[in-house]
Amino acid sequence: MLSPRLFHKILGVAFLLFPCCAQGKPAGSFPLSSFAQLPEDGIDQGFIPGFLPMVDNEVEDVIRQLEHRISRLEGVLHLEKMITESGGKIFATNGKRADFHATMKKCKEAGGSIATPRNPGENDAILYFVKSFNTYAYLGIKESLIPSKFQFLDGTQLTYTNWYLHEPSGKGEEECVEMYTDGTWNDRKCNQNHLIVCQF
Ligand code: MMA
Ligand code: CA
Repeated sequence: MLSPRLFHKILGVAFLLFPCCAQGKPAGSFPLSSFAQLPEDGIDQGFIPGFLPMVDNEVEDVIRQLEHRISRLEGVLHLEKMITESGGKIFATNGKRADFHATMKKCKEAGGSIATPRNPGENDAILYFVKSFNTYAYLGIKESLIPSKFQFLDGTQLTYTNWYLHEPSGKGEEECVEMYTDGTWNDRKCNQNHLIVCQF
């Protein structure tokens, strides 16, 4: 947690620099000019735009507090089976269901995209939700204009696949891809109510 002393200091400085905001008015543009005040040598002063310089140990202190807070919040989300991680990519579910297009929309609104496994580790991270909610999930993979040839949503080629035996089988009739509860993939129509899993 930010120490009261430091918080008070930052608040005081903020109000000092932005009397407009202290009076509840919009600040207009952020004073990026504070970047211009960066010292040439920049040795032991940390600058956050809009704030007076903090010494290194204060910046480190703020970073430590933020990291601690983030890790506790991640703990809560893990506990609730809402997030998993693989190689720095975070996968998340809200435990709700939607068809492919609604899933894409939800993920985008949240600032992410539909879960798209690019390797076995990421596939396992998504599988964790599919298993714990016992519900298939759509993946960010679609059939290309060439029937039975699947690709990422941006049109790039798949470099990893995990098809179930004899899949894909839809031959142009099943344009989306679902993950089964064993982690394998099946091409399927896009209108099923599946678990929403996003990536961030
Ligand atoms: C079968 C199999 C799949 C197909 C679905 C559609 C249960 O699996 O033929 O390839 O996608 O049916 O319901
Ligand atoms: Ca199929």
